[in-house]
Amino acid sequence: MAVLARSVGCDMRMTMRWYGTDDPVSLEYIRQVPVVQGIVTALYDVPVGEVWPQASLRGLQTLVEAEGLALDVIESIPIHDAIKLGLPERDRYIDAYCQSVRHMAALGIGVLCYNFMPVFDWMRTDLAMPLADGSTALSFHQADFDRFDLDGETIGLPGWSVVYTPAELRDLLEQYQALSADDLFANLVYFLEAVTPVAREVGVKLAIHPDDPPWSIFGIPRIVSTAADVARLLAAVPDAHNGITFCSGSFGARADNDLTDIIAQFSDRIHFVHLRSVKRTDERDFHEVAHNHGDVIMRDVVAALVANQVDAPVRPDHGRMIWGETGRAGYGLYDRALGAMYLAGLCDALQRK
Ligand code: DNO
Repeated sequence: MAVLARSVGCDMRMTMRWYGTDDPVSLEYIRQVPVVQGIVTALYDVPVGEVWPQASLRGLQTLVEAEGLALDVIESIPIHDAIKLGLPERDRYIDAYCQSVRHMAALGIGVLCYNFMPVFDWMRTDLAMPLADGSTALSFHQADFDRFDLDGETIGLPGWSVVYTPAELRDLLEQYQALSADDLFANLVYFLEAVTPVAREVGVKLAIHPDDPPWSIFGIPRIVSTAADVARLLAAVPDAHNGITFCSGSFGARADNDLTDIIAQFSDRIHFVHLRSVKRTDERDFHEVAHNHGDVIMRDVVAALVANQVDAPVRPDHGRMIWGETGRAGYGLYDRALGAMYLAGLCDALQRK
């Protein structure tokens, strides 16, 4: 495989998310961002709960390697609701999950980002909020969310793997509303107690993504929102292969999350890093901003990653839409490329100091 020459001295392994051959941002363009070495992607055509075929993963890897990049991270293999809800059939889905982990390991893909958020993955109320400079960004406003009409239409957002009809959604929400946070936590631990030994055996690092936003929505529990949640989870399944994705934007949506403290506390269990900033406008309101603006002080975050020797691939997370780009909300090329350069520059400067 032809590996691209590095242009910075920083040890940060810079990656970018790519949504496969349907992504309007091509691998050919991603490789032109000088600091990017690796790709973060997934299979988007496997039904939730089924085994990811090794041949399909290999096909994906071949496309990535043909551009001189490496397939570093799988984000995400979705977790079937039977596992999150703790239903009797969960063991079958857990076995399938373990098989997918083995398949990625056989190809040398060593990091798996996943989440355990009930029903919804990330949630926003506006995908194109205008910012003062004429760009647009993703935002979340609790009051708008509370007005959300569940019966209105088919519910889904770009980036979600599943789209629900109102009836399906109501049914799922009711099942989750019957769970306590402790029940959900126990279901996560049950899952990890089965998957972590396999991950250890084959050399895959598991990296759970925090809740986004990091608080309960629709009255259903969320269990990976704060440093205390992370501490509880890592202690419950202490194997180092059970780790987290440090997402500065998700944790950073809460003023009571101290980002540099989270990095210092869990540095050896951070297996993947998402870097983006948010501007908090109220306790439950925020919008996304450029990587060097807002309430996430990126210099401090990168300094903490460097100082604590966090050894994990990094990706610039959501970008704004700038320069007239259209496409998948949060995942255009231009602003993520600016972010990648800014992050690598920070790291480079900090390491040389
Ligand atoms: C949003 C992403 C999330 C993330 C999942 C990981 O842009 O950060 O969708 O991929 O939560 O499972």
